[in-house]
Amino acid sequence: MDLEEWEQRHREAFYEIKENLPYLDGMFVAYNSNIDAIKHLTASDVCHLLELFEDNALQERTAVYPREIGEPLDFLARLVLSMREGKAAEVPTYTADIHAWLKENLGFDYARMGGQAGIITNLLARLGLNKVVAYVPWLSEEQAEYFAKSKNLLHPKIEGRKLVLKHPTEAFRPDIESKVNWILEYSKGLPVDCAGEKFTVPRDNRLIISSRPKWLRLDMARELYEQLDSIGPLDGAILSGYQMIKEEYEDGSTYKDYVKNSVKVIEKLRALNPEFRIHVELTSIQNRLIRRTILEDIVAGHVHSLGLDTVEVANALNVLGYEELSYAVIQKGENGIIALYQGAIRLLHDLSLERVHVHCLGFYICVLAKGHPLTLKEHRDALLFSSTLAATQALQGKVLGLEDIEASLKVPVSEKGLEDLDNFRLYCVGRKLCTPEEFEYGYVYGSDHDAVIIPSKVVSQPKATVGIGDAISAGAFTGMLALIKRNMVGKAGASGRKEEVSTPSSASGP
Ligand code: 8BR
Ligand code: GLC
Repeated sequence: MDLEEWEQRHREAFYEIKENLPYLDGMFVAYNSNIDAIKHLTASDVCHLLELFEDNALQERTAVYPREIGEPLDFLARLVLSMREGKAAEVPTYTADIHAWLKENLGFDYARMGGQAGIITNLLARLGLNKVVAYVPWLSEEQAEYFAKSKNLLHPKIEGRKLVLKHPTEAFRPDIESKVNWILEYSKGLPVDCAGEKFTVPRDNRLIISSRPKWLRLDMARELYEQLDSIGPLDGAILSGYQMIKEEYEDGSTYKDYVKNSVKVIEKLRALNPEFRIHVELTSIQNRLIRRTILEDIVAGHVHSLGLDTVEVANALNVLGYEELSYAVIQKGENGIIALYQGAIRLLHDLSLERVHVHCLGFYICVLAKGHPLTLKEHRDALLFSSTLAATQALQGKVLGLEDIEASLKVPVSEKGLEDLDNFRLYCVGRKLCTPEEFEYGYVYGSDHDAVIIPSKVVSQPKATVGIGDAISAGAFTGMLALIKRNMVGKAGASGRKEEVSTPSSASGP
């Protein structure tokens, strides 16, 4: 694959999507927003933490692999596991004690908007969309301050029994506290050599300690739900935060109640307009029952699109009964591109989706059900736009507007990503999924799906890794919706281009 060609395609895609974003009436984004307390770990921070515990106790706890943080040793065990492999993880804690312990023994560098829905809302508002309607069931006064101060960003509120849209700072719940998560960021090459541990961190990544206070409920107030049909006009929704659902609650309700209500919300959103599309952004979900339920009962058959990273692909496959494939993905990470691709196809079919977008360090794979509404070139433009968006998020830790993104067009496309894709070419061409020329464009044509594969821009020293995945998924999905809308209003003739999708040999040039 030619690096300069991909740089040029990134540039063209950026302007193409930028030009078409105004076609969108708006997006709905729910549910999770929190405050992220971010700490970039140094070698001495890690040693300081390790020295607080006995080596043996730590080793025993890492072997247990805690799926919940009950005490500080659980935290340290998961931190060591995450850092050793450079693998992102998010682990819940149901006690405020860990928060106090981390504050006393570590501290944080800065606080910023966290939670997939919170991050995505601010991002879309700053891209200048006409309207972004965020919905956060636990919107506190403090949390509301973390939303971009922008007129296009609104939150529903019931006033005089009517649904009105106001900025979050005028729509918060006065009776609720804030949810604060701890984000422990670490850098590639960080040496750990103390208290019986000796390794070098293989890549930039982070561990998230996610607070789950008792009052946290993934739901929608009844009055609001009943008037949801008056929230439009909107073109699509990005939903996340389902990982917050618990198996059982103190009041006797169970996950089944929350799943049922979540599906009802999705159905109501879909009824807003026949072209309405919904994307779910997955994250790390420790509880296997909840993970499977989210995939099988909320995602499958109800939403159109799913976004996830490598570890999340493996975890999803694992609970859906594909242990071997899951193992192949997790063992090889981004090097297991064939397993990733096969895994994405499994998810596409088993969950009856239109689109599965897997983002990896250096490349993205998006598999599409036959009959999807755009050409592969258009899907590719949406992915390339999101790659430039990710570069901005990595470079600056936030995206303040389209000018920022334009500036990060200068971030180079990953050579390693291109190399990984070159290895994948043999597989695709060998199996007649595409010709070598089609692969150069990033287009793959399976018998029961299509796929677009792009190398992505990678920042060598990212400001932080948290939130990049959200930017990628939201950017690509929104870019895709903008092109669908543009085609619908007839600005560009989609009919001729559509042939490219069904006839592999007619793949058009870049
Ligand atoms: P999650 O937040 O869902 O784990 O997604 C993280 C994504 O961020 C990765 O899949 C990768 O594509 C992207 N990313 C990371 Br991590 N570091 C990056 C960097 N330095 N530059 C660009 N993208 C990065
Ligand atoms: C999850 C975490 C949140 C973080 C976000 C980033 O939602 O709970 O703390 O900001 O992921 O993707």
